[in-house]
Amino acid sequence: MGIISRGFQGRRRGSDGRLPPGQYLVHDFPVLSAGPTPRVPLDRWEFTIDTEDGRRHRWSWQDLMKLPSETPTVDIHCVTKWSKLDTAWQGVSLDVLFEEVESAAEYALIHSYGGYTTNLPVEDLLDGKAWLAYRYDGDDLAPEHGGPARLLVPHVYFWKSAKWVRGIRLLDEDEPGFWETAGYHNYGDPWREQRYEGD
Ligand SMILES: Nc1nc2c(c(=O)[nH]1)N[C@H]1C(S)=C(S)[C@@H](COP(=O)(O)O)O[C@H]1N2
Ligand SMILES: [Mo]
Repeated sequence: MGIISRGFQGRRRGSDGRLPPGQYLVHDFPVLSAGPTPRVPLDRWEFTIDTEDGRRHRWSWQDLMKLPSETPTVDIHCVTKWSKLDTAWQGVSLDVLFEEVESAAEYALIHSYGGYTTNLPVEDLLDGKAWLAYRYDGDDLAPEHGGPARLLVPHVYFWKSAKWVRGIRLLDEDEPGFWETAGYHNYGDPWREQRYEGD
């Protein structure tokens, strides 16, 4: 029955199995920002990774543009229950940035221009799971969606994808960020519906 109705709709790439529990599909691109949109001129923009022993790695916008980029197409899931399928981005894999970083830290605290923070285990930023994204759907990333550059970590709820990202602090001990401190789940796996602390 399922196979027949799928064939009848003629959809080769439907949403079947791609919508985590409790989520619904949207076709627009909602903007969710906890504060005003910070404007960062590219000549003053920088991205840093600070290691647990205090070494700073720094990339200017020009440095970032010289790095090899990827064009991931991914599904994104906001904890407020909207999901958007097949979003198309361009950005630098965090694997590329971490190539020059020597660290044994297990935790990362990501911070943004404007003061937003969010935390993740370092392993969730590696092995092709996260990007520093600066283009969306063929255009420069719009300021309201995190431009000039945002983190993109689509396998966890979208609040982990820090807009206007400025840097990452590597830590030996986990430190919750903005929403994690406010009662949201520390990890946020949409497939296990980890919305709030205790889920
Ligand atoms: N700096 C910053 N990053 C942020 C947020 C924010 O308020 N500030 N909101 C988060 C939340 S809750 C979501 S769902 C997504 C929304 O991204 P969008 O506005 O591009 O849809 O950004 C995340 N990253
Ligand atoms: Mo969100």
